[in-house]
Amino acid sequence: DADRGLLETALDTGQFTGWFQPQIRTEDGAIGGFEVLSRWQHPERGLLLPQDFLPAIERAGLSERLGEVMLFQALTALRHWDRAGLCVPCVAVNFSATDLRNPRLVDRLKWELDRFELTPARLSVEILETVVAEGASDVVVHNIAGLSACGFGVDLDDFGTGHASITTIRRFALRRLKIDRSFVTRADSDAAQRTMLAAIISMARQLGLETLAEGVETPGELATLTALGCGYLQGYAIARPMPLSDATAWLENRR
Ligand code: G
Ligand code: G
Ligand code: NA
Ligand code: MN
Repeated sequence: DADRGLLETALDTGQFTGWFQPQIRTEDGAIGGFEVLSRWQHPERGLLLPQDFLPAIERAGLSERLGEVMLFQALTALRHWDRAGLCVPCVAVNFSATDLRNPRLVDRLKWELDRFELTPARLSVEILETVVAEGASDVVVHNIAGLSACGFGVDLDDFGTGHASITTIRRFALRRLKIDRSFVTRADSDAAQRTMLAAIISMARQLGLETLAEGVETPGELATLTALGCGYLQGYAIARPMPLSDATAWLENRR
C-alpha cells in the first residue's frame, strides 16, 4: 500500500538515521557505550521520533529493514570512532520482538560484525522486557542464549514495566537490566522511589546482572543512583541523543 511504499523509499534514501545517547559507567564516569535511537528526517514533517513511525514500520513489515539500517549506522559510527582514537566500548541497538523471533538473527549479526572487523562484544542488543515476559517462544530463548554465547551483550530494556517474573528473567542469558525511567524520576526527593531502586539493584546484583538507570534527568537523580550503586547511567543529565557529528564532538570534548 501507499504507506509501505513511502516508508520503503524513506528507508532506501537515507531518511532514517541513528542518534546516539551515551551510557556512562558510574564508578569512574567512563563511556560504557552509546544507545542508537532511530529518527526519521521527514522531507515535509521534519524530525520524527520512534513513537511517530515505529507502529507504521511494524504494520508494513519493515522492522527488519529498519533494524538493518540502524545496525549499519551503529557499526559505521564505531568504526569511525575507532579510527579517530575515541574509545567507545560498544553501541546498543534496539531490537523488536520480530527481530528476536528470526531464527537467523545470531548468524546475521555475527556476519555483520565480521564484515566491519568488529568483535561481538562491541554490540549490545536491547530487548524489551515484554519480549521475554511469560510465554516467550523457544526461538527467542535460543536467540538470546546464542547471542550471549557469541559475546554480544543482551540488555533488558524498560525493566520494571513489562511484567517479566524473576523466573523468566533467570531463564535468559542477560547481561544488564535497564531500569525504566519511571523508577528514576524524582529518586532524590521520593523515598518510595529510592526503596524500589535499592530493591531492583540488590536483586540484579544477586542474579549476577549489571544495572543501568535510564532517563536520569537531574544532578540529584544522578547522585542518588550513584549512591545506590547502579552500574551505568543514561539520560539528559549526561547528554541527549545526538546525531553522529554531535556525538563525536561530545566525545572529543571529554578526552
Ligand atoms: O528517543 P526515543 O523517543 O528515541 O525512543 C523511543 C523508544 O523507541 C525507545 O523505547 C526505543 O527503545 C525505541 N526505539 C528507538 N529506536 C529504535 C529502533 O531502531 N528499533 C526499535 N525496535 N525500537 C527503537
Ligand atoms: O529504548 P528506550 O525506551 O529506553 O529509549 C529511551 C527513550 O527515552 C528515548 O525516547 C530517549 O530519547 C528518551 N530519553 C533519554 N534520556 C531521557 C531523559 O533523561 N528523560 C526523558 N524524559 N527521556 C529520555
Ligand atoms: Na532502548
Ligand atoms: Mn527503555
